[in-house]
Amino acid sequence: MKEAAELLKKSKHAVVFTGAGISAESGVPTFRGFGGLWKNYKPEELATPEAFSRDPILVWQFYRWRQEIAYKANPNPGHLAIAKMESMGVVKAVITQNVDGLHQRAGNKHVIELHGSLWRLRCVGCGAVFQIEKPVDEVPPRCESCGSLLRPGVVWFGEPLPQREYSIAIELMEKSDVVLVVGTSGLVYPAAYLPQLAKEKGAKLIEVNVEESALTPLVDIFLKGPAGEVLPKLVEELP
Ligand code: BV8
Ligand code: ZN
Repeated sequence: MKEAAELLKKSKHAVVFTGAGISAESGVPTFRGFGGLWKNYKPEELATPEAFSRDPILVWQFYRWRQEIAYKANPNPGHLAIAKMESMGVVKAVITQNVDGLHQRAGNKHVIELHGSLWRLRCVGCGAVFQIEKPVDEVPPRCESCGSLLRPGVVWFGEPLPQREYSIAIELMEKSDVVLVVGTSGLVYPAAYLPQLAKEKGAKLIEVNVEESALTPLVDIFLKGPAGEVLPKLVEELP
């Protein structure tokens, strides 16, 4: 822990890379933890353009369920610790695979959402994008300007990442000297490639996870434990 804090204190450009594990203690199921949580579907089965064209109502019921969980959830001490590190200037940005919006609700200003957000909808007809604050009322929601179907503003399997966010993330990783990797299995690409890129560029990697992940062989310091317990302790070691 002290070693990790030293690395962060001395860092010129540290960034945070998060996955579903950072939101687990807020009651948001992780992907691996989903295991049939919703009507015995694996998320990979529903989070695809094919599933949406086949049955948009089923896919929207799945995403409204995810919206309801994220809406009722609150940022946990792990999210708050990362927001604190940003306000202290210790970390420059958060690059997340999460679509729940909890980093922003915790107060983080510079959040790169690699896989989109549950709180943005996009029209499949005219491409209009709508920001929402609460779960959709009607399923499937329709575009108020052209009447076409709206889809969740997330990146589905088989779809490319949003170019702007992905290029900013690559830029941040290339100039980072420390990357704090929190709560990710490191199995989904191209996101999982980002910490590897930083490592190749000479950055030190610190991982926080309740168990080893696909990224653990790469990291310099592994802090085993729940993010909501480990990260506040890390912040205490910083001043
Ligand atoms: C694409 C949004 C092509 C939607 C998501 C290379 C190799 C192999 C496969 C591929 C490859 N390249 C592409 C692929 C295919 C695929 C992929 O990676 N498949 C995987 C499953 C093998 N990738 C894609 O399809 C990508 N697109 O390749 O397009 C293309 C390119 C150009 C032009 C046309 C097409 C798109 C991937 C994005 C998919 N969308 N989410 C939604 O949310 O519904 S991915 C989604 O799953 C999440 O966003 C996240 O990224 C991922 C889940 O991973 P984690 O967040 O890490 O969560 P997980 O549950 O796995 O792990 C939780 C971790 O937390 C665990 O380690 C656990 O121990 C830990 N933990 C738990 N509790 C705690 C904790 N840690 C700390 N504290 C705790 N309390
Ligand atoms: Zn439209």
